[in-house]
Amino acid sequence: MLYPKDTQTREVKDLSGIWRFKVDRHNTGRADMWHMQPLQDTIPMPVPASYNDMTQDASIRDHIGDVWYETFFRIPRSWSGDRIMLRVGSACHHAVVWVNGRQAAEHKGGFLPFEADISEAVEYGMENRVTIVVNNVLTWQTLPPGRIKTFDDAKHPEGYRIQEYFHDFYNYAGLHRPVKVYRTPAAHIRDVTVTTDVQDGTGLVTYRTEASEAGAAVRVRLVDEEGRMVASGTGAQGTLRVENARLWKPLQAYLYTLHVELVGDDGETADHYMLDIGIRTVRVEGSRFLINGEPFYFKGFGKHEDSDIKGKGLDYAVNVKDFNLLKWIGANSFRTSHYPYAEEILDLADREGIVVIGEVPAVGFTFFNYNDKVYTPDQANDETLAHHLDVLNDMIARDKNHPSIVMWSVANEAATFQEEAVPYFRKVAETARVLDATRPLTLVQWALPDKCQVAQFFDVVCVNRYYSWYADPGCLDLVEHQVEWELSGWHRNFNKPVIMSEYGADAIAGFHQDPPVMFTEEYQCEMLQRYHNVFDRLDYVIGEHVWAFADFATKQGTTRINGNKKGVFTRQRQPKAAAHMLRRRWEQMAVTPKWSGR
Ligand code: BDP
Repeated sequence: MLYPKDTQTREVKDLSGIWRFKVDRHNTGRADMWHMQPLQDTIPMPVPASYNDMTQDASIRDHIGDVWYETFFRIPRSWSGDRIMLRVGSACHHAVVWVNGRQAAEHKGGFLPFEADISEAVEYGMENRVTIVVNNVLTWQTLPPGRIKTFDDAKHPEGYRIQEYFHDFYNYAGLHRPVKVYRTPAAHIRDVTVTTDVQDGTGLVTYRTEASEAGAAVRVRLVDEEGRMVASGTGAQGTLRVENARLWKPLQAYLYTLHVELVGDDGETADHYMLDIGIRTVRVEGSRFLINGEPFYFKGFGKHEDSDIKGKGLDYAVNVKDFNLLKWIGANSFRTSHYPYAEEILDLADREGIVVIGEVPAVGFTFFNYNDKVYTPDQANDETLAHHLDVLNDMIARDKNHPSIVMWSVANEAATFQEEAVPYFRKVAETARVLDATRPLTLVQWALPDKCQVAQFFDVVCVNRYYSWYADPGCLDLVEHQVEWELSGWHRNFNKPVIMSEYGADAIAGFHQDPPVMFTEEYQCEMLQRYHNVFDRLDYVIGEHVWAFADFATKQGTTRINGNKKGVFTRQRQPKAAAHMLRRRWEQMAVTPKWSGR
């Protein structure tokens, strides 16, 4: 799905701003057709943003069900005759959209965009009303999954409900990414797919375009960062050759711009789209992850889209700060734990040369007990799998052209030790490979190496493990023994490169004790250091992603003290002691890479 852009033939209106908002206290608004007229008794609500932390009203924060958004926009008369699209960047988790009371779109899944052709629904030159109902309920047929708990006892008032979910990050909801209206010509470019290869210094840029009309004439040109055209071609698909190509490299990004034009019968440009691309290769070979043929060691974090007040709302300032912190600390990568991030973040990663592992929102597919079944007819069932495949498809369709993304993660900590996981993840892996044959695949493991039944379907083993925290709390002296025992098990059983994709300890900024105890900054440092001692000894360990980049909001519970404090930075992006420790380590690794002998 193409990101909306202003080009020679296209124009975008961003509807970000203050919308009208109303909580549907009894979830009756759909039946009462609230979309048929302007909403009554609304409060102001920013878009994009999560609504949860925006007011002082806990009943808004904790509401289970529908909330309503509404705004007004004008389409100039000059847009008449064009194709007018409405695009929602992300609505967590289900949404129905009406324009002037007429249904335009319905979508399930909170972390990916959807759009609708509203050419017939809008009035040109006049004011148009868009109404969006957003629902935050998680079930076993959504990603991530959840369930509504009801009570049948005298301690709870009748009808009392709780939204349960099996991941820790807070279930923020609302319109998290911009809503845009844009126009394209009626005959338009529908999609562009680019893959790249390098042969003896020559970059090969293979492109495939899809147009609204089959057989439409297409011309393309590739322009470098200085604005020079380095290759051109014609035809709906083809391969451009770039002599002495500047490669997209980790922390040394170089982007070319591919201009795609649909050519009308008169030879004029009927539609024009521009895509930034990077020329690079990615391959797993033996126990190495190769980017442009060079072994790459992942240094970085699992992150979240999460910040004060806005929750999961897109925030350019926070995003730029985060990339500056990544560079400051010497990181070269992150995982989009545990859902596809905003396209605007991936654009920054492309530009800054930060390597990304893109993840689908399949998190919470385990009960942390080997015997509690996850894949049952009323939990992770065929409908869940079908949705999982849809989301995978939509994520790859949206993100396939980002050079920063080098691998897909199809799930986080799924119960891969249950035999029902085998057909489930075989299907997921097969589908991912059909959708994208160019990028390696992983599934982030919680199972132990002797129990996992699906790692053979994937190219890289990613493992999350919290030795001396959830297991043997306080026993720092066990960490090295246990990490080495586990990682060597993965290597022995599957013979694939291994990334420690999560390891870490909660540290409350300002808590100190030496010798270290849990929740202090000293403990966080000491634990990370002991993991690192093992990583440095094991040749097949190809990366370390600390959990987590920054502290983040979680659901309430006895193991969380106003959020998850495993951040190396606070939620306000201030460094804890561990950040300085990591910075020293990662800067040193830049000087002396792990496999410097190669
Ligand atoms: C892992 C999850 C991550 C959690 C982390 C934790 O992948 O989302 O936040 O544990 O408990 O299991 O801190």
